[in-house]
Amino acid sequence: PTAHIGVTGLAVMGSNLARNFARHGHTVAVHNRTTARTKALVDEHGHEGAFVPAETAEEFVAALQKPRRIIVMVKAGEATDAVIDEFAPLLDEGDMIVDGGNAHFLDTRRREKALREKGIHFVGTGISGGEEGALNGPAIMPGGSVESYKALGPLLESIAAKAPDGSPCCTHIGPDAAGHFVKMVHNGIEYADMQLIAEAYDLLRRVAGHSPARIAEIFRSWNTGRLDSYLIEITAEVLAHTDAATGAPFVDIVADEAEQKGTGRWTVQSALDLGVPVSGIAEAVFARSVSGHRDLRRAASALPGPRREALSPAEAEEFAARVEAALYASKVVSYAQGWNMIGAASAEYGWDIDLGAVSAIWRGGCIIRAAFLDRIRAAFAADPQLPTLLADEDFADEVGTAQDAWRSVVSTAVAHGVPTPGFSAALAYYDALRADRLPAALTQGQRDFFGAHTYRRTDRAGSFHTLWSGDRDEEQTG
Ligand code: 2AM
Repeated sequence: PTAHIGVTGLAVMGSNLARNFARHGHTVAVHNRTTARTKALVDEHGHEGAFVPAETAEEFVAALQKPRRIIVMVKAGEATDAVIDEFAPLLDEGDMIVDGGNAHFLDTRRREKALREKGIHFVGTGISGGEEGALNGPAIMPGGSVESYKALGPLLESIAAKAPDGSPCCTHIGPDAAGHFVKMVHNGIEYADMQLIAEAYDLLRRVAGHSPARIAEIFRSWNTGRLDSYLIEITAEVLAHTDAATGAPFVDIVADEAEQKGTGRWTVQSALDLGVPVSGIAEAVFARSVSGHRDLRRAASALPGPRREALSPAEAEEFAARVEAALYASKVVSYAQGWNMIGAASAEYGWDIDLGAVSAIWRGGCIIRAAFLDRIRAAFAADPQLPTLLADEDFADEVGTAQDAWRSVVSTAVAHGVPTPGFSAALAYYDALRADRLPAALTQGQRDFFGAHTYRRTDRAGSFHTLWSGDRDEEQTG
């Protein structure tokens, strides 16, 4: 056998990944359920490197050097289980099945456990960067055993994106499903980033009265500062684009109903289970679903809103700077929440994830790649036990400086009737965390009143219950 690695599932992501390996000098066995795809890949791109096309699973496995490394790039869900069931009986102890799809991390846990019992390494691996990234360098987030990473790491690192400092955007995230979990949160953060950018655009358009072309320029200027990122860059491109058929700004001819494939929803569902507030991501997922409820929007379209004039040109200029601050502060909060979620899962599942390493590998290749991620890496380098990004001195300073602008943008949005659930939720979270006292004390009182759920006191240890329906004496219950 000659192949260093194999890829099965040769739709665009799988084909591009196989080509990426071949272009980096690895011999790649390629296989697909429908053999026409395998043939097409080798016909079109065979000259890019060494491919070993295989028609059957047996041929594919026989082409691989041991320990065998098989990357599965099929549709997440039943197809993944079907492929595992097909290949597992053909493999030997120590071989590796790498699932590069967007699997739910609980499926990955189940599959890893089942294959581990057969002596096979199952490596759930997050791969971010879309089709382009798969070909030219994605961010790669492998889970699975430390042993499997020894055999896979060098190959994966060779095809991964490189961060600005030259280091590969690939690291062993942690055991079993740690890689797929972290990829899921990456996508959740991506939802939040996109929502915050959308809110900034909406404010610049509807409150400041700027045209899409002018807003594109504003985003371009933001992209030279602390917001420098792939998403801000493509936002400017999309806003500057004109529809060829009508000559209208492209954003004005696109139906305003956002779709989703589900990783954002998974992030929020998992956050609820872990008890971690990720309000930024949740608002982003809900904002997409609000946009998609055409029936509700039509039914409510006659409801009154505030009567407000757009800002004067001078006010509009100043407003743009405040929106930048609000966007930045909200982004810091949403990343703080995302990192808390990764930390909570790491503790819950015993993954021991290096939180700084996660930010380091997101500096390149993936959709949320940004200069900003190097700041998060630095914050965890300074304090690996950092409880929240908001406690990092530099981030705290910046958010503190931004807060006046942030508050004024949220109040202006409310006054003008422009929804900013992302900015508002982020600000509410910031104010909740820094509050000396929260009204949760009252909530506890209510719970004790109607359900005898007991409460703790600020001045004494133990749990207490007040006899609400009797003489209102207090008894200690624990
Ligand atoms: P196909 O070309 O034979 O349809 C994306 O759909 C990729 O997943 C394709 O390569 C597709 O193979 C593969 N795929 C989908 N369902 C599959 C299954 N049950 N078994 C094997 N491959 C599957």
